[in-house]
This record gives sequence, structure tokens and C-alpha cells, in this order.
Amino acid sequence: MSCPEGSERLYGTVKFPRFRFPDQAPTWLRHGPLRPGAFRSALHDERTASLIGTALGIAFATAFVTGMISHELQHPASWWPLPTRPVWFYRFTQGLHVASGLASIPLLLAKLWTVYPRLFAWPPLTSVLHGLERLSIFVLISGAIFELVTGLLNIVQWYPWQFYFTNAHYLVAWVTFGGLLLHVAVKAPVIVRGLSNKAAQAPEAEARQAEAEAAPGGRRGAVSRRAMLTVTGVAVGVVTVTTVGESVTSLRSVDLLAPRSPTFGPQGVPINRTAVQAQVETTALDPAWRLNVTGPRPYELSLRELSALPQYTANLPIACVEGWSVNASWQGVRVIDLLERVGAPAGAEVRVISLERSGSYATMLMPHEYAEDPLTLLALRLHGQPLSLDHGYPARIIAPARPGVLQTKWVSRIEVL
Ligand SMILES: Nc1nc2c(c(=O)[nH]1)N[C@H]1C(S)=C(S)[C@@H](COP(=O)(O)O)O[C@H]1N2
Ligand SMILES: [Mo]
Repeated sequence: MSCPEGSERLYGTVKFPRFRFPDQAPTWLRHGPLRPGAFRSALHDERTASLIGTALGIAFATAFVTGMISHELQHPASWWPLPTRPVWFYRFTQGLHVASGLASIPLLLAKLWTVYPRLFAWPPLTSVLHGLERLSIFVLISGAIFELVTGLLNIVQWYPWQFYFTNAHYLVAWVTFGGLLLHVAVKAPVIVRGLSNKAAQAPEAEARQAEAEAAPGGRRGAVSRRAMLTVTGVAVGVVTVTTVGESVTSLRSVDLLAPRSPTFGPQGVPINRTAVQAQVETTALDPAWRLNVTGPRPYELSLRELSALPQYTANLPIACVEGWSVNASWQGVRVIDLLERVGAPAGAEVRVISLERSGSYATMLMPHEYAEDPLTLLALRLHGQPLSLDHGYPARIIAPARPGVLQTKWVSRIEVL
């Protein structure tokens, strides 16, 4: 079959029109980044782009998968199994989510530096297909920047925007990941070439480097690819080591750049929202506080009555979506015991209601996997002491492998659904 001039064939029958541009940019445009041969350093070649791109792709894929896990655990679809073991499951996936996102920041900067000369490539458009490819890269880059900026600002709890972070971060993740898959598919041959041929490219790169240095205005001793990769690697290492201590507790002494220290807070556990911020300090300290449990045989219990029920200890982490986490020892009443007492049917789902009047964490749905787990407690004590007011006094939920946002504090009511 012949391919008519002026079109490009793809998928058998679809024809994409080609655009005609002169072979060279007009003279008035051939300046600065648009002059031919403006970018000759090895820092912009296929091998550098492929190496950094691969690292970035792995970091992004990790952030995507762990982000989807986080979303699923926070907004469970009924058909998806909810893991309650290992108890540190969410602590691990969310720590990894934030760490891979942070590591992506220096990697993305390095990658953009490597490929930005392509913005000035001539001709700007060769075909509709080429236009679509450039558009997909635009979507990918914008999405990646959006995800990293919103994620970073979220872990420092700064919200200079109107939209709801969780939804926006989730939706843009899909778009960005779609763009990434498309990009990898389109660039597969370039990536394979860039990652293999090390030996074949080395002399060529050296020759180009020598040529670049010899060219008029060329600089001697320009940065080598190895130096750039080393600097990028060191930047990733520094970002990781100075932040990962907020979840890897043994590294907490070096978490200089992390928003949280995992052991800084009352009873050695951080606080996200205090009782004052949640406007519960009066109701939580009121001696008339009762836990209300509704179901077939509703009842209420004072704090003293709750403390007289069989008490259990659970060593479970608080793992915040923002990436900090810490293990703690909680004591209190098993939720399953409270449910049996109210006559709840097996496999019941429950709603937990806080003294907090408004906001997303005032009520929480607890699927049966957690409600029936012997480690899920209505905790009254933390590390052997009564819960501090900020940790949810008089009673708070702690369940295995659940996001921190669902570990409801200042509980007032448990409803069997
Ligand atoms: N009622 C209520 N419970 C809440 C919150 C809240 O704002 N209100 N914050 C949640 C979040 S985001 C986290 S990470 C954990 C933190 O628990 P801690 O303050 O005891 O460490 O509590 C959760 N429980
Ligand atoms: Mo949180």
C-alpha cells in the first residue's frame, strides 16, 4: 500500500494531515534557544532524559498506586476488600505516597531541565499526530506540577485555593497518570534507545561535548551527564532523608524539612486538630457526657461505666494522610463488644458521631471489616494515661490499617446501620 504524500498513516486507515513548515525557521526567529544547534550538551540528550524519566516514572507510579489505595480506604467501594492486616498497612502505603511524591519534585525539575529544549524544536508541528503528542505532554506536565504543588501544600496544611484538595488531587492524578502512560507508549522506542546503548552513545556524547565547547561562545568544562545525574540523586536523597523521619520514627532526628515530628505532641503523639479548633472543649469535659449506642437495644454509658467494661490494649499506629505516623499503645473497650451489647447483627456497619458539630470528620462510617475487628477500640487511654483532650478525650476510635482522618476523636454516639 502506498502512503500519499502530505499525510501520515496510523492504525491502517486513519490519515493524519501533515503540516508544511519551511525546513529552517525564518532568520528573524533563529536566535537564542531557536538558533540551530542551541542545545548540544549531553544534559539534554535521550539518555539523560530516559534515565531521569525512568526514575520519575517509577516515583510517579508509586505515588499513583499508593494514592489510589489511600482514596479507596477513605472512600471504600463496596466490592473492594478492606485490609485490616498488617496493622501498619496504611502507615506504610501513605508514608510511601508522601515520600515518592516529595522525591518526584527534584526528579521533575531535572527532567524538565533535560527536555525543555524540545519546546524550541523546529518545525513546531509536523502533523496532527505530533500536535496531539505535544498536547499530551502539556497535560502531563501541568498535571504533574499540580499534583506535586497541591500535595506539598497539603502536607504543610496550607490551602491557598478554593477547591476541595482531596477531590482535585484525586481527579488530576487520573489525568496525569493517563498522560504518563500515553507518553511512555509514544516514547517507548526513544526510552529503550536511551536506556540501552550506553557504550554506543558515550563517544558520540563526548564528541558532541567537545564540539559544544569548541563552538563560538561554547563553554569549557560544561557539566557532564554524570555530574547532573549525581546532583539529581543527591537532591532526591536529601529530600527523602530530611522528610521521611515523620513516618520512619528511627530517622526522626534528621527530619529537618518534615512538617511534623512524629513524637512531638501531648502523650508523645502529634495532633492535627485540637479540641479548641474543633470547638469541643466544653462538651468533651462535661461530666454529663455519655456514650450513646443505638441499634436493636439502645443504651448509654458514662465514662465510669465504660471504664468498668473489659478493657483491651491495642498497639496501633496513627497514620495521617499528610504522611506523618507513629505507633501508640491504646486502651479501651472493643467496638465489637459495644455492638454485641446493643444487639447488632453480625457484619453490621456503623456510623460514629463526634462531639464536633461541623466539618468532614464530625461523622465517620465504619465498614464491618473494622467494626468486627478485635483490635478496633473505643479508646479511653493512650500510653497508659487517660486520653488528653486533644487526642479525643473522653473516647476516640482507633482501628487497624485505617487513615488517620477516620480515627474519630471525641466520640459521642455509635449507630448501628
Ligand atoms: N472529631 C475529629 N476526629 C479526628 C480529627 C478531627 O479533626 N476531628 N482529625 C483526624 C486526623 S486528620 C488525624 S490524623 C487523627 C489524629 O489523631 P491525634 O490528634 O490523636 O494524633 O485524628 C483524626 N480524628
Ligand atoms: Mo490526618
